[in-house]
Amino acid sequence: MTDSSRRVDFVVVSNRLPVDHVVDDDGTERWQPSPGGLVTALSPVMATNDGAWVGWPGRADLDLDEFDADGLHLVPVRLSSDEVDRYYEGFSNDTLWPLYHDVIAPPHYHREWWEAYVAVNERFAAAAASIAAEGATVWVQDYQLQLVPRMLREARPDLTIGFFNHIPFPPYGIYSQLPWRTQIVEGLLGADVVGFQRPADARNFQSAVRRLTTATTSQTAIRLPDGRRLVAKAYPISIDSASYEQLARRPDIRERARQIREDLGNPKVVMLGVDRLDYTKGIGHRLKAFGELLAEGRVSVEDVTLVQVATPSRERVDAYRQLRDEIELTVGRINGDYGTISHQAISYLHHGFPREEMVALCLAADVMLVTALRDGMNLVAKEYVAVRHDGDGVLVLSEFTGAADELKTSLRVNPHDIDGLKDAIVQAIEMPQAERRRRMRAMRKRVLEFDVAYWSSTFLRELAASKNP
Ligand code: ADQ
Repeated sequence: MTDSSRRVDFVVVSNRLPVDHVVDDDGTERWQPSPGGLVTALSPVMATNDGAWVGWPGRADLDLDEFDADGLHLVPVRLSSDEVDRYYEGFSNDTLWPLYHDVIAPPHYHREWWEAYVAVNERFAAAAASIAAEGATVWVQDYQLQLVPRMLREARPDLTIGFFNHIPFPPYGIYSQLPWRTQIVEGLLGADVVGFQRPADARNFQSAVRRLTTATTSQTAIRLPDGRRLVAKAYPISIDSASYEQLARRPDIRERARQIREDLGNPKVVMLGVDRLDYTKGIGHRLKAFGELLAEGRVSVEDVTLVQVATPSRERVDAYRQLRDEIELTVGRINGDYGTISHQAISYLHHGFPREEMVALCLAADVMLVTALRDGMNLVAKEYVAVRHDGDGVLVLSEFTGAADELKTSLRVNPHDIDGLKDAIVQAIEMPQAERRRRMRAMRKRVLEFDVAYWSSTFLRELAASKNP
């Protein structure tokens, strides 16, 4: 909660503050910026608008005053460890996340999780309301905070309120399972602009609005019974493309890419997967396809290596612990069955890496495999394209990602169709250079032009224009 008298004209509200609390070897505690696309996109807007960022600092039971870090004014929201369990790991990660990703894993519905979600959303809304100046713009991020727009509007009708959903919005047949479906939709209708990754997500939301409220919709416009209008449409998120390309041109990073290939035994083809270890990412489907190709002799471990980076994620949620066991069992089996002393089939890495290393991995990879079963956007696909300034490399991309709407010359796959996925992997491995370049050129045009700055400026411009008279 804020206790200073500072008021600002632009407020971002997200579950996590864009900083991590770190303790150095000598015991010194400090805040380290966690570099992500959102911070990169919003930092300039923050600086020119006297902005503040409201969010949870990432540790339970931490009482903190507002502070400045890395040029950002940060307003911490306190969560108790019980709230972290119920609001974050429970309702956000074990109810909404699986529900919004096509129930790939079963969502769990618990009333005490919902109650914590409401209470925490109220706290975020109160923190935003107390830091926002008269007539300020507040931009609320993501599915953990869907009740905040309405709560804020009730407290502060003078504000202009935007909301962006980073994950999909499900079709009504799935969404309607949610016992609190009406409250969530009404929460979002508190915004002036509700942004989604894909037009299909915006349409799903509008259909939920029609089914659950008396509001009317026409294309991207929604009209509420009190006459207020809002916009619900797609604003596909992107990356800071130029900075990825710059890193990829650095001689030390290019040398590192060469070193990675050498360390892998200089196979003819390096394939790469980079995902949070999440059941939405289709890592198991990818491993199954690769394992079968090895079993059938369509690819050999001497020629082809798969590097799979699986970033640790949500390890206190049961479904994620089980997934980790399954994936690691499969990797172990494939390596045991097909590996040789000098060539491993899969190089599996269960940890985070600095951005430089991720760029080197992308440069080293002839084929990038993105096989998500459902993904709001998938930034990894765009990062691979931004890095490949040499114009080479093949992106195998699931049609169930938001990125597939934009990267139309990728090799698009349905990851549920294992035979189709296997054929696409072989096609990627064997693709002639001229075709690789032609496909990559079209994708690079898209990713370099429509970067994350374009995303935030478009959203904020339409938010400014949406202000009801
Ligand atoms: P995520 O589900 O986290 O994001 P994604 O879009 O791929 O998925 O973003 C992951 C980011 O983390 C990428 O920038 C990637 O480079 C980075 N990363 C992954 N593994 C890493 C590792 N081991 N070390 C370092 N960095 C790593 C959610 C939605 C997506 C949506 C984004 C943004 O699920 O659909 O694209 O938000 O809106």
